Amino acid sequence: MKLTTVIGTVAISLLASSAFAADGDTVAKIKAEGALNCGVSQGLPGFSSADDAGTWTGIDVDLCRAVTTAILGDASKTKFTPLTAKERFTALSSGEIDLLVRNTTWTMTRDTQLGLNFAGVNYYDGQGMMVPSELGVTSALELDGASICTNAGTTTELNITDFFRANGMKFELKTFEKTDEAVAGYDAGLCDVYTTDRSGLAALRLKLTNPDAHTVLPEIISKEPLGPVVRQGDDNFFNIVKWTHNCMLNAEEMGITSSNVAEMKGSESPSIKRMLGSEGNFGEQLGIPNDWCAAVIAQVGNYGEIYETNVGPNTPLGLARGVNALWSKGGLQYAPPIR
Ligand SMILES: N[C@@H](CCC(=O)N[C@@H](CS)C(=O)NCC(=O)O)C(=O)O
Repeated sequence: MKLTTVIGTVAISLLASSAFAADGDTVAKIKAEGALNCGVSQGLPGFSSADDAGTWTGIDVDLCRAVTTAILGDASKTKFTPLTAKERFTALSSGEIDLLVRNTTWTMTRDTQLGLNFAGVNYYDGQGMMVPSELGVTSALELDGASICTNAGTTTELNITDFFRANGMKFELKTFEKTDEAVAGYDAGLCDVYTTDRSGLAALRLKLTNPDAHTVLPEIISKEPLGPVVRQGDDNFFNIVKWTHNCMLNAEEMGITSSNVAEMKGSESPSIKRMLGSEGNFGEQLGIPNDWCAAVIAQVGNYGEIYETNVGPNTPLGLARGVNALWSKGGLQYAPPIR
């Protein structure tokens, strides 16, 4: 290829990707490329982590795969881009990724200043603190003068500062861009405390030399609603992500699972018919097939299934459903109806 042609091709593809980012036609881009590029963490067990063979798993990974299934009908067409906390929003705004599902907290600033839209909450969390048990600390209020390890570019940094100031306590914050370095620093005794989202503590303690030698303190110092994020000005894609998440929640509520979805297609229930595409044109309204939700449940599962497989009580993270239970079981997970 001649140099001018190469430059031309590069210029066209740069133009194309910035046009997609600016136009908000992410769905057209995903369809044209036959793949959805999802930004995830660099390795947070239960949420998004890759094994030695490069296979990604986690509750965030499953949400990425669900959105790909809704649009392309095939979960395996998902590409994963591991990102640090600091890199994630630029990667989304620039169009490098289509969707961000990276244990990311929905805050006002992220909506108003970064031009993003949170399409739901796939894990309600709060920030906690972990200390070596040998310190004998039983409450965060005993931590005056502590040194604290955490991730840069997070809500975590801001909340811990508020907490210590509000309680008139001194502290030294050591921030790291890479979580593995922050964890290694804490493991090596560089800090008295490791702080992050409580789900993150459950995941990251598994990376410590001796996970059982650490205690998570009782205080929950913030609200961390974690969810999928899209660029603003991208309403159709925003709707697809939102309704894919709602499809998975509604499926759990209606008892539709990956193992019975085929059989449920024969159900006489009008709401199940609408969900699974045998009545109405709910997929068409989003520019995707009418059986999009049935495909998501068949290939990825309902919300309860992805919770149990990735982070639930029978996984290494061992997280009880708690506030992430469905509203009908006393929790906060409540999806608007598909109708
Ligand atoms: N939810 C917080 C914290 C997110 C965050 O980056 N947490 C770290 C510590 S749990 C993380 O995800 N690390 C995993 C990684 O970078 O692979 C936010 O949105 O700012």
